[in-house]
Amino acid sequence: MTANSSAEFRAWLADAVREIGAHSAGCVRMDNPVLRGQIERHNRQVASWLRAGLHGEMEYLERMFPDKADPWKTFPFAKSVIVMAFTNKWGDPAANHPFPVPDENALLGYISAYAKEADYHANGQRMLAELKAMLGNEIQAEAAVDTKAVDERLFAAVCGLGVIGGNGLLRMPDRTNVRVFIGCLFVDAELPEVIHTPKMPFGCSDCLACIKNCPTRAIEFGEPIDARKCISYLTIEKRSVLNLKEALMIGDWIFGCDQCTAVCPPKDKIDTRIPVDLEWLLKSSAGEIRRTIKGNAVEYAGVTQLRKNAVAVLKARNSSPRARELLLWVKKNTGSELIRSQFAAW
Ligand code: B12
Ligand code: SF4
Ligand code: SF4
Repeated sequence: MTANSSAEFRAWLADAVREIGAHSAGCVRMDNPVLRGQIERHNRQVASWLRAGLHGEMEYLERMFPDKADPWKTFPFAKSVIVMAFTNKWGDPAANHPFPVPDENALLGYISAYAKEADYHANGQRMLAELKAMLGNEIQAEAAVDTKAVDERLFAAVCGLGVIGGNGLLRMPDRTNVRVFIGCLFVDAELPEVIHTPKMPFGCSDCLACIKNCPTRAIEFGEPIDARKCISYLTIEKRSVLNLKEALMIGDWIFGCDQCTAVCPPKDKIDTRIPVDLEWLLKSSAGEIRRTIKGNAVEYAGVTQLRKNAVAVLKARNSSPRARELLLWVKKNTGSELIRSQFAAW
């Protein structure tokens, strides 16, 4: 990389973003006082969020908090951070997924559209590795895409890639709305800053579609999320048994939830969720399911978690004779203690 001035680096970064297939990027110095101020303010908010127990069973957020709260200590070599927003065709009807197409009469559960295409963690890591190589081999750099103790939305907001929306997600100034992921590259060089001024077509306070459409009221305007009510938490992160109230909250979802992203303008015109045949999920061998989800974001949950959710979904709608029949089959055939406990939950 040869960029002598701030303008040259801005142009270089814009080209690099196009080359690696990302959406946009910015750069902030670790000694930027605005960054420090935002982190200090954010730390106070997160500390009170954790104290209130709004993170549920996500103990890792408690464990990671000291490292997240002090990026200067966590990345002691870092002088600058390049923050990147990217997508994986999230919300694109043409995006692929590995799940078999269910029959017309199948009992269905749904997976969030963000799990289409390759796992975003791997995709983001690949893009940041390419960016690091473009910066030059002499540069020391560490990448984080949901994989390290980093408040990614905060860094993105400080770089002006977008604003924090009503759903707590980074909302982009163009039509990509909130359907982007974020990655950070901590770099040991003093790079010129690239801070954007996001021009939003309208403010969240004039919309609130995500809040009005959240089926469980996990998000409220100006309030931090109550993760314990969020379907994404209940289906992905909550590894213990779901009680009846929680099972009713998840509805038909078995992994993630699209409500507060799909309604963000421009609203999705068609349903991009991934429909999954619950009979296939529950009756196929664990090996087959494992092979199907390999390399997909769903792999993070694992087979037992998906099946536990499927059982909760079926039990909560046990009015259907086919659902009852399938549940009886699983009860007889499951070897999983967790799934047995899910049966016995109510
Ligand atoms: C834990 C976690 C979750 C939890 C908690 C959600 C949450 N909102 O925090 C659960 C499991 C529920 C979840 C769900 C989802 N997640 Co998630 N999640 C994370 C993770 C790992 C940590 C977030 C965290 O620490 N939260 C703790 C809370 C207290 O802190 P906070 O929300 O950051 O702080 C609040 C305020 O301080 C303020 N704020 C935050 N930063 C800033 C900065 C400035 C300048 C200002 C003014 C304010 C401000 O807004 C926040 C919301 O109130 C991040 C990755 C990461 N390492 O950051 C991904 C991440 C936030 N998730 C992501 C995604 C995609 C999702 C889902 C859409 C997935 C899905 N379809 O099911 C849903 C969306 C649900 C929702 N509305 O948030 C993306 C979001 C991308 C984006 N566009 O913003 C991230 C960034 C992962 C990534 N690398 O791309 N997630
Ligand atoms: S992911 Fe679903 S449950 Fe969670 S905040 Fe968004 S709409 Fe609500
Ligand atoms: S749905 Fe509306 S309120 Fe929510 S993030 Fe998108 S623009 Fe903002």
